[in-house]
Amino acid sequence: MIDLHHVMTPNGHKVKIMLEEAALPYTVIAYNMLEGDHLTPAFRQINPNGRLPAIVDNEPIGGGAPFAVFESGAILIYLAEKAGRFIPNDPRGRSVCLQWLMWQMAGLGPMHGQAHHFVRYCPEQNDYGVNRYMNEARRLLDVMDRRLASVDFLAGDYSIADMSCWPWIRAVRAIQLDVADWPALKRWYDRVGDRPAVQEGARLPEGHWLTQTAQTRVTLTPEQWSNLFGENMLKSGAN
Ligand SMILES: N[C@@H](CCC(=O)N[C@@H](CS)C(=O)NCC(=O)O)C(=O)O
Repeated sequence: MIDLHHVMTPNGHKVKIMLEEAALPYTVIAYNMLEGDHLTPAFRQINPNGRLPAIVDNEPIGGGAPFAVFESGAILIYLAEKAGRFIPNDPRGRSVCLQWLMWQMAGLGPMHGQAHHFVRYCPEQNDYGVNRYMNEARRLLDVMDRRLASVDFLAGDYSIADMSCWPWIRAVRAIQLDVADWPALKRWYDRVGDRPAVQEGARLPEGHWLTQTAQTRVTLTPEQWSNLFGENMLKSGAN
């Protein structure tokens, strides 16, 4: 059994999608980041970086004591190796898959994350931040659209590269972008989104922020702000 330390964000959903796709048994341990659930010393034993998601595999590859994995990209690779699926075996195919996974981890995720921050969380309008990260967010969608104009999936066959990107593409609506403006990306988005494991892994409760479009700025209480971006987060060592 795998413990999934989970939050309903794109980084959380990509791991849950993989667990569903690979039919690996797992238990969800749900965190509320606004309440600071992730800021505890116990969670830092699992993820020294104090961020979600993380997993603990109680029956790890190779046996032995329970094994913790943090960083969603590293988790996807670990699970693909455990399942023997969703990552190509041949060196070229594997490299292409890892290239797009690293692109998601180092580009799509962080840049879109900052765009969400400046559009939705920054307490005052900051045009420089909005322009910088929205330009980068759009540029990365252009890159993905160009790739998907010639292939059905990022690494040829459906893989962890697609799983890592899909929840971030769903989230573009919250930064007031419409995936339909990138035609090849939209076809891929629908193709991947039709998969039952994706629907189950990325399921959202009604009213969740990811179900809404054209959101305005989120208002946080001082305590919630501190848990996510301020003193409480810094004190916990989760910075
Ligand atoms: N590169 C990390 C990013 C993890 C991350 O930033 N997670 C967010 C939720 S999606 C988080 O834990 N935020 C809490 C905080 O910023 O204190 C990964 O992909 O796992």
